[in-house]
Amino acid sequence: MTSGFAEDEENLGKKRPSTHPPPRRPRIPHVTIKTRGTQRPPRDSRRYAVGAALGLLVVGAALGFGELTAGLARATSPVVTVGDALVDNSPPFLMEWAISLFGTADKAVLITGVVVVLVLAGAVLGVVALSRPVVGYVGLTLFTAVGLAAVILRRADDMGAASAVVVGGVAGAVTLWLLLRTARPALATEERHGTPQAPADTEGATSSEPGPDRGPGRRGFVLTATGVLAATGAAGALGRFLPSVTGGAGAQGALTLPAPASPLPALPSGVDLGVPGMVPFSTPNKDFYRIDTALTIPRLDSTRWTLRVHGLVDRPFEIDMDELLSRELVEADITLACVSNQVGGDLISNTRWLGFPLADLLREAGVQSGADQILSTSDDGWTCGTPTEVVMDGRDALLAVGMGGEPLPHVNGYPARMVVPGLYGFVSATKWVTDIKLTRFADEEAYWAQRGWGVRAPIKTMSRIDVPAPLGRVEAGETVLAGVAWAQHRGIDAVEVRVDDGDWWEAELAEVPGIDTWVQWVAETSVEPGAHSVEVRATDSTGFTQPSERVDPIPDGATGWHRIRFTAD
Ligand SMILES: Nc1nc2c(c(=O)[nH]1)N[C@H]1C(S)=C(S)[C@@H](COP(=O)(O)O)O[C@H]1N2
Ligand SMILES: [Mo]
Repeated sequence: MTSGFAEDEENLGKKRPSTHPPPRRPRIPHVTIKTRGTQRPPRDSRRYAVGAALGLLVVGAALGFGELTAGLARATSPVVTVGDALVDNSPPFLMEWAISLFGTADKAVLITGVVVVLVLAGAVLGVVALSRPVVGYVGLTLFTAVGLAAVILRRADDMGAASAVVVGGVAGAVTLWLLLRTARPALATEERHGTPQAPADTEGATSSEPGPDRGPGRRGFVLTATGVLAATGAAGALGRFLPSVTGGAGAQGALTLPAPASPLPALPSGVDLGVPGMVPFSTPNKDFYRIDTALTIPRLDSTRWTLRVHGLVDRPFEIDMDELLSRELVEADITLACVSNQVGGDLISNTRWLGFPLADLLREAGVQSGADQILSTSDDGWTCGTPTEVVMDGRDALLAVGMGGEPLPHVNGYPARMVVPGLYGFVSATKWVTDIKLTRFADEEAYWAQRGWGVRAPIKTMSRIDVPAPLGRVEAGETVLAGVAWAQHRGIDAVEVRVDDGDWWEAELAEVPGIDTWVQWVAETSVEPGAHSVEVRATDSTGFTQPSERVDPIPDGATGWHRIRFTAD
């Protein structure tokens, strides 16, 4: 690469007729060595700086115009498409690791990672392209190809996403061409002036003062770069801004929910124990936990939403939102939990849902015998397999349109999602659901099953300590221990606690509206000043007590007793 630069510098600077092979630079060995030591570094560093700037501008233009196209076409941004494809095609252990390391920030980290890779590659390619333009164009073509591959892997039906990648690639190529046109002569001029042997009588080099601020080449480069920067910024900003204005994409609240045909009574007043430091029995929508594979939240338009019910059914049909809302909707209090929740974790929330019974919907379609799996698909292609018998066994499995008295927030699946009490979300709670296919577990595997997670995943009996907070401090003497316990669709019969590995004793349980929600528990004790531990375990209505054995969330949910330490003083 170094010799490549050298040859080019000579060719550019001296306008010599091209010779083959090109003249070798080290004609006078000791001069060459000296030059390397004294003059080459500043020239190289300028070359690196200009090349990196050029590369960054090219990447910026590609991303900016890609965003603009995606915005105009209301399609997925190229960076997000690549991120999605990475998520879908990375090995499960990598996903696990990312989730455990970054938690729900994993998406932001992934998008940042994609951009960082592009920026680094852009900078390197920019430097190389200064002497070997073709490398720049080949690099751009490769990245465009990667983008298109991601579209094919993830959104084969999204022409907008494909055009965004192509437009981004073309914008990058045009920018590369514009910048190289000015950067190369500018550098050549400067390098010639920084070189003692170079003749000072060629084009543009009328001024004799040293330094970089000279010659139309440099001005041209700076002007072009500024223009590119402005255009890129405007394109990118417009691209990000457009979807929110042109959207009309079922902004939250656009859906007016009918009253339930059979409203539930108000929650018993005793569901909340009111212990400071505890999460409320009903999770406000804004605090509801969020877990999904979506890098950008699908923002569906409820007027365009339809749900197709098909597969092993006698009467396949499609239903739209007007029709769904004209049905007799019901309410249900259900605590949703994520299989990835660690012992003591907070990937669990409770609310009152409004929706249409899934079982009724399936009965309309007429489920054929042998169809043991309900394979549901979201608008963004995520799939979920739910045991048919569970949905049909009389529990309040819903095609939900509302939660907490409002339409579903976009993050929680607007305009419609599934909720099945007693099953972890990954096998039951498809958000943005648009397709329900009756099939067999033996024939088709859903998203997480393909990645080594469980197929049938009832929620495990579990309990959590919220008060005192882990490693918290309390006053010595009488103190309150409190938390929640859950065993959805079985119900909690008892919660026991123990302090400092002493004897277990039973906590007091709050009221619950049914067996599908968590329950708050509270216990009082007296502690001496010093360090203490508390442990909790729950027993469900089948008589099963939560085991002490620690098991990881994969493949079908964590087990173990939640234990925290606190200090009394
Ligand atoms: N479309 C879609 N729906 C999905 C998921 C997903 O990745 N995509 N994740 C599921 C998982 S693993 C859980 S735990 C619940 C979480 O629902 P919430 O984000 O509303 O709390 O959604 C489920 N529904
Ligand atoms: Mo989950």
